[in-house]
Amino acid sequence: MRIVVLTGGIGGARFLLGVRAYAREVGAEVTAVVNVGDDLLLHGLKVCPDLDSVLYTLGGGADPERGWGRVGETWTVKDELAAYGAEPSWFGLGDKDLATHLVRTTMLNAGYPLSQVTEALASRWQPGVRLLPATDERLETHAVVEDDQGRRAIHFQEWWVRHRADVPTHQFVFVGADAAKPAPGVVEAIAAADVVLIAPSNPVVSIAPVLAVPGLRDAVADGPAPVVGVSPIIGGAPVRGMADRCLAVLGVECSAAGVGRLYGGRAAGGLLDGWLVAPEDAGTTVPDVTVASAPLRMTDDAATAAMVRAALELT
Ligand code: GDP
Ligand code: FO1
Ligand code: CA
Repeated sequence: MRIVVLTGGIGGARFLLGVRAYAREVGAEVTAVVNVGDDLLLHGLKVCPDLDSVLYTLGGGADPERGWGRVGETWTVKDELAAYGAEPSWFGLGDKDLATHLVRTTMLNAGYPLSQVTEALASRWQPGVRLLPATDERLETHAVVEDDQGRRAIHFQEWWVRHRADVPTHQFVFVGADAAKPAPGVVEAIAAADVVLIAPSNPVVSIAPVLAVPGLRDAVADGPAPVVGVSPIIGGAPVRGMADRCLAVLGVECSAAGVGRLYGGRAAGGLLDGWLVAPEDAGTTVPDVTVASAPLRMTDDAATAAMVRAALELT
């Protein structure tokens, strides 16, 4: 069996722990197609937060409380940069994490595409699933905001980390998406999949930029594999993070139904055949989509693997 998962950072990474546990039980192969819209260049280094969350989480090196970066992190370089007054002061790179960005940037500067660099980083972390960036091209999520400096686009990280998503926002733009191509292996993996799962990641700033890569959305929507999504919203609220603020920018209700309808049913030009919601949201309907409910809190690998099993029952 071949499973493809469209994913962002921490929500997606935790979901992948369950997919991996399930895959080990049944002997399935897993390919994760990971968002790159959060990526940024900082101090000359390429930082890929969602890819790193997945690598560190599946490799056993993630900080479980913070939800991003390395466990047992130290902050010497961050403190030294602050002593120089180096900007941005609102985004901190840990010392251990920095090594990842140094290796990645060196390889990118030597001409390797991000997909090959990710494969090289994965040889250390042994995530147990194939990790593919959605694209090798630069694709960055920007938020169009309106404040005392007028209307302007800011990088997603400035919006999320510096402003905590708390600034009047008109829309998100996936800069570079038009010229992007799916990374090598992405379309092939989707075409060969027995099922495509949409992780309970942020639909607006984690999954939408993956689908914004030309050809990728069509590969899923027109592909042979059934597509099942898992709701990141339980009882009208995100389990963690600021998906509510992201959905508000699109004018979409923060609910399992709102996100399910945003993805839409395949028969109606959307993506989904199945939509898995939490028991709190039982009774949710999405036109042309089979909806089922199951406990959706990813408390450990076994609970998350049970979610995966429930999602696969919808195929
Ligand atoms: P990010 O890129 O690091 O922000 O992470 P993702 O986009 O992959 O995932 C963030 C989403 O994961 C949030 O909208 C959360 O609501 C969702 N999430 C986190 N933990 C859980 C959980 O235990 N269950 C479910 N269903 N969703 C979760
Ligand atoms: N999130 C923060 O809230 N503050 C930070 O200083 C910060 C640094 C950081 C460094 C590397 C990395 O991979 C992620 C980092 N994050 C930080 C998390 C990240 O900004 C977001 O949570 C994700 O991009 C949203 O998916
Ligand atoms: Ca993300």
